[in-house]
Amino acid sequence: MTDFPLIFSAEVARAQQNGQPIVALESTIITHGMPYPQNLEVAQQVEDDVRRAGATPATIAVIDGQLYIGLEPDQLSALAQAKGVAKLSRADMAVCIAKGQTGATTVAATMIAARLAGIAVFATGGIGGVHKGAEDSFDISADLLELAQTPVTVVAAGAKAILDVAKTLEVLETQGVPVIAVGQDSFPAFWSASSTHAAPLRLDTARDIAVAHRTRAAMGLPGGQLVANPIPKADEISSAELAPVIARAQADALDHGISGKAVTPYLLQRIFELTEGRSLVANIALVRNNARLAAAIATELAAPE
Ligand code: PSU
Ligand code: MN
Repeated sequence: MTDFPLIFSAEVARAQQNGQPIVALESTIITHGMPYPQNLEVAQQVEDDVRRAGATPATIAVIDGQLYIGLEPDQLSALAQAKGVAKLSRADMAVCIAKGQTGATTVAATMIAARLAGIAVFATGGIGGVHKGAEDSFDISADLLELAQTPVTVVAAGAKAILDVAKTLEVLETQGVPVIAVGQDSFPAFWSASSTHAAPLRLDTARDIAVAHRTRAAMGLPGGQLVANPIPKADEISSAELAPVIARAQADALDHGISGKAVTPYLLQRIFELTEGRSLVANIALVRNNARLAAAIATELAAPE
């Protein structure tokens, strides 16, 4: 915890006072990752999944220059409908706060906020990574460098095929980030439970993941862990089906000259349109699955050693 001013939701403040498990949730997935009204429904469902699994959800966002750790229901609803909300990563979070503006937090910015609030575990859908064609565009998400320096365990469903997964895994290895597949040897591929890439590490239980988190802290290693949790089999979309959709979305992004932080939201929106919403159904299933695992890890970490 630091002296930086944070505003806690009532339920997060209560959980902190009582030493109960808390799971951080990001808000870029709400403002830039899914259309309204599904984004609000999903945000509410994911919060409920965390509660049902015995932990307290803390959705993170900057609203009118204040850093919120947990949103009240009316704030969540307003954010899901707000237009022109900034997408905040490590680079732009402080400027947004300094100017009194509103922004949604990416994985990187959510990790920063979670650390400030003393929250060790964070659930999301997919992380940012090395984009295809990065050798020309240099487009590498700040999420990867955040994982290397901020001690939060992030539960995601692996990396999307909009990214160059092999290069993403290479950067994570170089940066010293443990990439841990849950219950399988293959690195999960977001919409598909497995990929052609082996995961560097594997753990099978929330308890083992919590022990690994504690061990890194005890060794004084900076940085977090990436927990790659496969989408439930029943909700998968095959990579064969998605490959042409992703290729088309990428070609459209190039044609339209999309660059910088607009790339990921553009691709997600195009894939949603091209699959007539099917990508979103799978996306919702995997985020909820990640919320449940994150709650179990947070519960292990909150228990006495
Ligand atoms: N990948 C997804 N869904 C998302 C994002 C990534 O499958 O919503 C969002 C997350 O907030 C992530 C951010 O942190 O995009 C990465 O953006 P960029 O690639 O510009 O770093
Ligand atoms: Mn980028």
